[in-house]
Amino acid sequence: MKNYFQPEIETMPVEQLKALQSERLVEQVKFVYDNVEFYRSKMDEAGVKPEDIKSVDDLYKLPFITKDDLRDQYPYGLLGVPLSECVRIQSTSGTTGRRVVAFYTQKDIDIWEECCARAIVAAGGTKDDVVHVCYGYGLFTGGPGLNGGSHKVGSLTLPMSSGNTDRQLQFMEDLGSTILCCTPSYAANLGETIKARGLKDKIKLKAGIFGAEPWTEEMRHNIENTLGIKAYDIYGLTEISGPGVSYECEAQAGMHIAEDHFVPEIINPKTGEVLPEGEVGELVFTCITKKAFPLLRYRTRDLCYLTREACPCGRTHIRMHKPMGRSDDMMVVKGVNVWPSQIEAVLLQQGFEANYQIVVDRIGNNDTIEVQVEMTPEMAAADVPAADREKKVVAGLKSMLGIKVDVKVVEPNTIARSEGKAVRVVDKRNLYC
Ligand code: DLL
Repeated sequence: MKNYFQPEIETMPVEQLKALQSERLVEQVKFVYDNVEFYRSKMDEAGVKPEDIKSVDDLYKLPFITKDDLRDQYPYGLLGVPLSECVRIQSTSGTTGRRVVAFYTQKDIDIWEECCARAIVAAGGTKDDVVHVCYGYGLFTGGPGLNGGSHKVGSLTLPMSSGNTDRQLQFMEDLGSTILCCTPSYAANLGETIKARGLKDKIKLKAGIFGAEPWTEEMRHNIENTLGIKAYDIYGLTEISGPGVSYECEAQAGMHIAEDHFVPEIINPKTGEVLPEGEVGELVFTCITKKAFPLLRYRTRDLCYLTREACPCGRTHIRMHKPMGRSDDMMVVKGVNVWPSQIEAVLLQQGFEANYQIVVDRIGNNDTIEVQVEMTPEMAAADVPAADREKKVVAGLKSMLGIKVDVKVVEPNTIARSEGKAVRVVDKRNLYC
């Protein structure tokens, strides 16, 4: 049995799909040129006129957008419609600096939720399922996206949000949850708790839709075995809408990109050159239907490759391999996007110098993050206990990142100096495969 939410779109012949993309792209380019000053000047600077974009084959002519552009235009600079037509914002983690606020019209939300509905149906979901959503709700897109998708499928939706494992398990058992949506690390956590408490026979889960952070095939197998389910990958980013930009089908061999809404490209992150199908590079997305926050050629910094090889599920939409790394230094820790520069900013604000190291690890299924930072000689001479300084840095990092970071303040000149590029981050998790 094939599982589709919108079969006429998901299995559309490639030629027809390309024609649809081209038509939408031409309209979208004109739309942003006419409505967003940022795009008008960027395109003028690059010497590209809307008329130059006649099909998706002309996409390469448009300039890229980066996270820095989003920061410069924060908060309203990229709006494609009047604020009165926007009905929602969502945002990335990080309270300062790197925060991205994305806007949605009601139609943008409908499209996003449809993409999530496709993901749920691709994982075998129907209106008879009980969809247990323990991604965070609120500004993070995980909870609201899968919640909306589940409504569109007509499944019974449990808006659990994250945390409180006892309550999660109680509801799972009492209400007979069949599809679990959360980060893979939390799924692994739940799996271990279920095993330890001998609850497996009382749990009816059949599938899980896991994403928002990198995870390996090995982790997939572990989760599938402990929970007795099929584990599907789902990818997305706030800037492009949220989860559901791409999702796995029953073949579990790469994620189908919702190409009727998002046109992907793979580029060489150093030169910007567009790479052919199958080559690993940075994933770039152009949103061809979104109106409130219409990003064109947005550089995700995620590294992967694309394949249009026929998929046994019958979907024609191109597949992306799960992210294989980043072209910047962002890490996803405890489900939160973390840049070393955010940590450095907190340290410098508190009078430290840039002599620090960040150690990220995974103990069991839980991420740990520790920052070791050297006192300056002046700090070492002052009569302030290291524990007091540590407490202050912990509070500063919590406020910046929203997660608890362990901090160790060490004596001057104890962190090894590098002769070349400083090694600021030691990530022992090996999450990419
Ligand atoms: O993580 C959206 C999401 C929610 C996706 C729930 C899937 C499920 P952001 O917080 O903006 O949005 O983080 C986006 O997370 O650029 C990737 O680096 C990483 N990421 C997201 N999904 C995956 C995945 C949400 N399946 C950033 N595998 C992206 C690996 C992922 N990395």
